[in-house]
Amino acid sequence: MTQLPLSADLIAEANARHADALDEDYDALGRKLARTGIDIEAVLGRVASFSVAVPSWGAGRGGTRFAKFPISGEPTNIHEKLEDCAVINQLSRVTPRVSPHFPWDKVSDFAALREEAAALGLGWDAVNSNTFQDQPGQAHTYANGSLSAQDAATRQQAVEHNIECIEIGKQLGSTDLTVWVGDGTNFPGQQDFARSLDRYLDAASQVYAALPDDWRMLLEHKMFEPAFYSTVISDWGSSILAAQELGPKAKCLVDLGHHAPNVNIEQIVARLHRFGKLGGFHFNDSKYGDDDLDSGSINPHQLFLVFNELVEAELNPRDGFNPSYMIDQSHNVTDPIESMLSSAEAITGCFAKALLVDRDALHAAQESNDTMMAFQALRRAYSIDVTPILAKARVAAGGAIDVLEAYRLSQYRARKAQERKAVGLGAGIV
Ligand code: LRH
Ligand code: MN
Repeated sequence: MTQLPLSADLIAEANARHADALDEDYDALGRKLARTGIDIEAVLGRVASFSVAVPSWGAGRGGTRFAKFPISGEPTNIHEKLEDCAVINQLSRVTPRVSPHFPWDKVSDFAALREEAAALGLGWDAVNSNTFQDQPGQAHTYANGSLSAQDAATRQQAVEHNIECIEIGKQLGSTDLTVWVGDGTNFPGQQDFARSLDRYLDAASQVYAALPDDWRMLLEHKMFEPAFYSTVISDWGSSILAAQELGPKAKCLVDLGHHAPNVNIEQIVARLHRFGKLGGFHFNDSKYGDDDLDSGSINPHQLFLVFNELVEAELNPRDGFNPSYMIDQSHNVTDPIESMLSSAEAITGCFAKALLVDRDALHAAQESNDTMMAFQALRRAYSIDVTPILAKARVAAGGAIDVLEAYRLSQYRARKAQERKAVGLGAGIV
């Protein structure tokens, strides 16, 4: 029996204020889209079945190497993080899964955790391993790498940790393992590029061998940090070659923040899809490095162009087009719940806009080298305000028309500040 954290009456009361205006805006948009042959109800149906997972580690305040500024009432363990993730889903109705990270979210009884999440209306997306930090009592340090480490015992330790994550994921009902390794170097000559990659491939193949038949291994590339001279899986090229080397269950995960500034990420998406290796996304935004800012907050047009490629990909499916959509952000200055509500809206909005692209007009213009009309086919869709469709989909599923207003009306964070113990000062991502 689901026991959701916010009262349905509160959401209904908040919605009552906006219901008439929403109907008006929705009907007006419906008429506008009908003029170009688009049935708004069909778009509503697609939006209603769209979802994106939230990261357990995003429910708390994030930080940088310099500092982390906790907020009172922020979650201190996976149980409180699940409660907050349930608030995000209850209001947005597009975030029904949580992507956990181990050992950060470790508990003694994962079957009970699965039930606890289910009672909050939540399921589980990809599990994330962690061989970028040393844990108390750990036998071998990851200071010189993990799956690519020169030391065989360290590689074996990293392999066993990833296999343990698969075992945990099986208990939670997950079917994806995300493997991001920070392995790399800070000095030229520190490691041999080829030998470190070969060690990575050998160790990763042992993790791959432990995957159940219906599982996938999502390789996450990243240009730099924590290594600042070279990174073993630094770009989509290294990632797709490794995934092809490992086998059909290995796919590539695109974290939007893991590329050099101005890299054409939407083209990377098209390439990975072309070769059947597009496994998933970590949505966020950035201006400089891996800033992990709120999705769509800096470059919403890029997010739209990524979804434009995803809608095209769906029309030309390769083997098993089913990318995992997940948020991966660090909320250093906002209430994490508000940031993930706003990000879920931005992500769903870019998906909806991509559905509005007149693909026949786009393809015709592309085939006739009519550059301006090809661009205008995208620009016309991008310029449409799809918020009435997003709000309609939420209301139909029991969510809020204005998610941030309803959240603030709930006084949820203030209540949690009374209940939860304070988080100490610190630094770092979690
Ligand atoms: C690495 C990364 C990875 C996670 C971590 C929290 O930068 O994007 O996906 O494991 O952030
Ligand atoms: Mn990531």
